[in-house]
Amino acid sequence: MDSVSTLLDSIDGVGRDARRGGYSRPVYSAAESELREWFTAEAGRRGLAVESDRNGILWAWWDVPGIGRRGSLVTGSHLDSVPGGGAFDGPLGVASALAAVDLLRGRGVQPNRSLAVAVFPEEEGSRFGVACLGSRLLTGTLDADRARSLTDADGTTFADASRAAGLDPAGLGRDDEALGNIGDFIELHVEQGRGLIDLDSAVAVGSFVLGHGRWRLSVRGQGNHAGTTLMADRADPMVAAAQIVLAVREAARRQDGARATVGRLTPVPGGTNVIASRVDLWLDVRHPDDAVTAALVETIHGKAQKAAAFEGCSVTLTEESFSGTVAFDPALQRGLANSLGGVPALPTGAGHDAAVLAGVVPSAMLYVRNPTGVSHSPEEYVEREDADAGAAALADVLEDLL
Ligand code: HGY
Ligand code: MN
Ligand code: MN
Ligand code: MN
Repeated sequence: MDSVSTLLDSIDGVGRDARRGGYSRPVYSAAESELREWFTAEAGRRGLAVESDRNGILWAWWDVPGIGRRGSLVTGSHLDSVPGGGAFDGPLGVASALAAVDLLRGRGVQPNRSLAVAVFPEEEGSRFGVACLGSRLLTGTLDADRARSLTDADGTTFADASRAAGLDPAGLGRDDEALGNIGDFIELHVEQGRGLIDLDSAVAVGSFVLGHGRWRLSVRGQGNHAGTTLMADRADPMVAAAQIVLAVREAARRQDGARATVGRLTPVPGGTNVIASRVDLWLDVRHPDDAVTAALVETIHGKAQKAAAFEGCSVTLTEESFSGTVAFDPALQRGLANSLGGVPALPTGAGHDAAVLAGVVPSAMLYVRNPTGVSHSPEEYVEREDADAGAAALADVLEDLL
């Protein structure tokens, strides 16, 4: 019987990023693969049968003899991270699921349906650019050919990375059998904002997930020598990119409730004494109203075109992924709140596999308090007692659904 903190302590050193701080655990990297092995071992210690499906999703089964797996109760999250991410985003949900199995066993619960703990690959989209890649493939909400051709910064395709991870890339895609096994899906996740601090509660139920998308802006100019090119003779995409970053902030500030971020900017070729020929910027835009998100991206695109033209450059905008605002299953959400004696319901601006699954199966989320209110950063934190409160809440919820 392990507490959540004990389980998380046992993976604390995996994927530590000395340069960025925090953890960098890209999907199918050595670090994330080590976490998948950790999960397989911990699930095996609990007598759960661990299988990997054709999309690389791990399923640890508490099979109930004579009942089978169709319509089971499934909980879980992800083990991959953003670059320099925190210790809890993803692993808290996986460790809490394992601890909840311990608690259910300790209570002598005899399930009336099978239970599985699932681990989804590439939830962050940090390596291949599309968030919730595993759950989008499972549900068929991402074209498998497009997924296969996604590439990482080194040019490795998702097909090649999947093959290296032991999968057959031709098998990637909607999996009706795996989906048929999910009767209800519950994801426990560290809260990635200040909601639970302000509510003074350790746990909340998820209400909805903000629509969010990712776009790539590529600004093209004239690469040249930093020392021989007079300022008047330049078409410098880095200068246009700087104006675009400012325009993104201005446009979002004018739209109530909008969040727009340029978190990644890559000059090509990227030499100190080189005027870049191209600069790629990645835009993350989120808002509760999908139409507002679309209009905001349109506004940003127009401003980017003006900024590029002013610098003698050109710019293209490519949509990489988009998920509309998702409300979790109201009946399931009410059930969770009742199981927990009426904890509050909380919206979130963070995307989750549970929100992707919500389009196909009844899904719900539990959030656990993060006293820093900071996430996607080494400062992300969960107090040990809140982590245990989260696992106990998950066990309560699962017990009522088993
Ligand atoms: O980007 C997100 O909201 C999530 O952490 N993948
Ligand atoms: Mn997450
Ligand atoms: Mn995240
Ligand atoms: Mn998630």
